[in-house]
This record gives sequence, C-alpha cells and structure tokens, in this order.
Amino acid sequence: MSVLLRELKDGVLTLTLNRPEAINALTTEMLRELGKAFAKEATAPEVRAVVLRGAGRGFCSGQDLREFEGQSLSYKGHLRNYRSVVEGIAALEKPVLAAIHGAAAGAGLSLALACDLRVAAADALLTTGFSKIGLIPDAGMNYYLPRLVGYARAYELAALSPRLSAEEALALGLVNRVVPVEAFEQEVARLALELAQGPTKTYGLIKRALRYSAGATLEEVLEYEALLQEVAGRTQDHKEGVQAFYEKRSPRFQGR
Ligand code: T3D
Repeated sequence: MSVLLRELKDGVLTLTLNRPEAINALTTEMLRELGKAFAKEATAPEVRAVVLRGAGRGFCSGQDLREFEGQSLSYKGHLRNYRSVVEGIAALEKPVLAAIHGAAAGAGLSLALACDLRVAAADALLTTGFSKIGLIPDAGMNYYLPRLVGYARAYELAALSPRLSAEEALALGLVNRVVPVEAFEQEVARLALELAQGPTKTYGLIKRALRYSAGATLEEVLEYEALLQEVAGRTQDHKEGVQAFYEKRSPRFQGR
C-alpha cells in the first residue's frame, strides 16, 4: 500500500498520508511522494482544489522519529524534502485545504499551516511538539506560525508546545473552522467541491496577492494588485460572474 494515496474526483485531488499505524508520521518516501504530488499531479488542469489529510485516527504526528534511529542526521539535507513540499504548496495556484482530524503534531502541523485553509474536526489536537524533543520548529512553521497568530503567541506555542484542542486552535486563528466529528467528512467534501467549482485562476491570483503582501509595502501591494486584477479581469470566469449577476443566477465557473 502506498504511503501517499491520491484520488481525483470532481476536480478535487485528495492526498491522504497513509501510515495510520504511526498516525501518519512522515518518512522520506512520503515527503518525496508529497513533493511530486504538489509539483506535478496537482498542477494538472483537471485539478481545481487539493485536500491534504491523514488516514486512520489522526492527521499527522510529524517526522517519523524512528526513521533515523541510531543515525546522525544531516538536518540540512533532510529538510530539503520538507522544503519541496512546503514550496510546492505555496507555488500551487490552486486552493489547498488541510483536513485535520485527531493529532497534527510537529512537522505535520507545519504542513497543515502551509496550506491555504484548515478545517478541523472537533477531536483535533494541535501541537508544535518540536521543543518537547529539543528542536526548533521547521518545515516552514517559523514562517507561517507568527503570521497566523502573532509573535508572542507563536513563541509560546513553539517554546511550550501546549496541546491545543480544535476550539483553542480556532480561537487562535490556527484553523478556519471546527466541525463536529460526525459532520467532518461531509463538510470537507462540501468545501473542497465549492473550491473546485470556483474561479480557479482568480483563486491562484488571490494566493499570489496575499503572499506578496507579507513582505511588501502598501504602495507595492497597490501596484501589484492592479497588475493581478488586469489578469483576473480578462478571465472567462470574470465574464461569467458578471453575466450571472445580470441574469440573476449562480455563476458556472470553469476555472479559466
Ligand atoms: O529527528 C528528526 O527527524 C527531526 C525532525 C523533526 C520534525 C518533527 O516533526 S519533530 C516532532 C515529531 N513529532 C512528535 O514529537 C510527536 C510524537 N507523537 C506524539 O506526541 C503522539 O503520538 C501524538 C500526540 C501525535 C498522538 O498521541 P496518541 O496517544 O494518540 O498516539 P500514540 O499512542 O502516542 O501513537 C500511536 C503510534 O504512533 C505509536 O506507535 P506504537 O507504540 O503503537 O507502535 C507511536 O509510537 C507512533 N507515533 C506517534 N508519533 C510518531 C510515531 N512514530 C514515529 N514518529 C512519530 N512522530
């Protein structure tokens, strides 16, 4: 059985981390598969949204702490595998949704934070976890965590590694919404389909604009968004959206 399951349905590519016996602890093989999936499969035109999730009882317990047992690990080398995944998610001009149930720990949480949206089941447990084993956050967490929750909270979460419930994570802004366990599958499928039926090119441009704004001045953002709006304004989906408004109906976006 593959360590990464892929399913494409109705424009949604679902990537499922598949080592449930270790709460989907990440191995080199899994990271390479994920890197390929975001760089290649997810870029196919028929894919209009991506869901990242875990098999079994949790999302992901972070790096497999048994993979390099007894070896002296070159972190610089090893972290390149994470980098490919995190950069792949950032570069993908399509929405990426993390569906978090059960535990999301360490680098598993890093991957969830690198996604564009996070839906948590009410049983989710989020923890940075790194400091508990004497490490600093990695796999992009130092970038995303302070941007999501601010420096002081990021420091606290990284240094003390508390175990956050889904509701606590929601209050901090780490997840977008919390869904009862019994409604989780349905809500993830519903939201993923809504994204896959949206104006895909525009979603890509939104991602570009928001990412650009993280390191830009107001003047630069105003300049850049005008440039991107030129692109959005020429999409078929923009025409369709306006036409649907005139005709008082829901738009039928094709992602073009
Ligand atoms: O050293 C490096 O490689 C550097 C890289 C670092 C990047 C990181 O991600 S650091 C953070 C690594 N992750 C953790 O420290 C989390 C470790 N796991 C936990 O804290 C807990 O397992 C959970 C909170 C995630 C879930 O707890 P619980 O009680 O629901 O499950 P469990 O019983 O602890 O785990 C179930 C099985 O999964 C168990 O296996 P066993 O004993 O039944 O054979 C456990 O050992 C295994 N497992 C859980 N996490 C990992 C793991 N195996 C390998 N690596 C793991 N990270």
